[in-house]
Amino acid sequence: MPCSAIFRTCLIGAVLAWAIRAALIGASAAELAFDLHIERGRVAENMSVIRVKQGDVVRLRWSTDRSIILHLHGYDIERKIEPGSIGVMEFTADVTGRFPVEVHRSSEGGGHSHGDAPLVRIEVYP
Ligand SMILES: [Cu+2]
Repeated sequence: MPCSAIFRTCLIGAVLAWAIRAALIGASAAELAFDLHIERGRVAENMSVIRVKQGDVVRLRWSTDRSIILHLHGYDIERKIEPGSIGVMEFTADVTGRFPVEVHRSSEGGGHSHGDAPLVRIEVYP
């Protein structure tokens, strides 16, 4: 077989493998939205753990009864949420693991301090 034919066969193989993988990921990944309401610094019990799959596009829509700063660790997204409006965190869950959403104390001095327990845990499964 001439060299170019082998090369072409490999190229087609690589493109096919890529297309199949893209189709598989595309089939299993989902776009998920979660509405989370914070009242007195807490969310409803059944929303304290959010489970998603790797590759999912996750949208967290926060509302709150008082001004609060949230920090999704790992993905490192920080949002200030104000009463009367929805604060959105959106990310593609490309890293597996458990990631806490912590309440930040006021950002005075640019410090990084948390309360006792995370507000919500995001669990990303392979
Ligand atoms: Cu933090």
